[in-house]
Amino acid sequence: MTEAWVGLGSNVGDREAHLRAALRGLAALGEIGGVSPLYETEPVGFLEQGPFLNAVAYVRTALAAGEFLRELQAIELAAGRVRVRRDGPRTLDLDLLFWNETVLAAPDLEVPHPRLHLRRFVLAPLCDLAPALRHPLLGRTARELLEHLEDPAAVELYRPSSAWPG
Ligand code: PH2
Ligand code: MG
Ligand code: MG
Repeated sequence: MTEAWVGLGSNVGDREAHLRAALRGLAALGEIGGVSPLYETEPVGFLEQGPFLNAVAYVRTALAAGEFLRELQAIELAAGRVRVRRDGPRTLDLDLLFWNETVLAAPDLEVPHPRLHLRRFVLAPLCDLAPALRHPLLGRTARELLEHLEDPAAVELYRPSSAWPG
């Protein structure tokens, strides 16, 4: 059984609905262990786009990593995801953050996610769920990474229209 940590993001269309659909998709891949609050976040990277909703969830899954990744992509496609440009607007983005403590840098699968420690929109919700979770490469906890972070892009708690995660 693997703890698969997933970053969720959306900045196109009904962002909340896309993230709720993503949770239903994730629930089909195993047992959801936890879901962070929602954050509204300024875009990072490509700036000419609307604000994101971001969250982090983890799933206890019996799937192999490659299967799990393909399922994440299928959930993105079901939300109408089209790839326009790198870091550009998207209905739904599901990024694998951690796969247990596995460290792997293959072209199609890199865990921990190579940029998670640079992003407030990942670390803030991750800290709500698991402040003591240790990054297996950097040796720092989520809380320590957030405290040392330089990312200037603002994140703020977002109040959903109904119960989250529902
Ligand atoms: N995802 C990106 C690029 N920039 N910015 C925010 N705030 N949230 C994201 O999820 C995000 C981003 C690439 O996946
Ligand atoms: Mg992403
Ligand atoms: Mg992605």
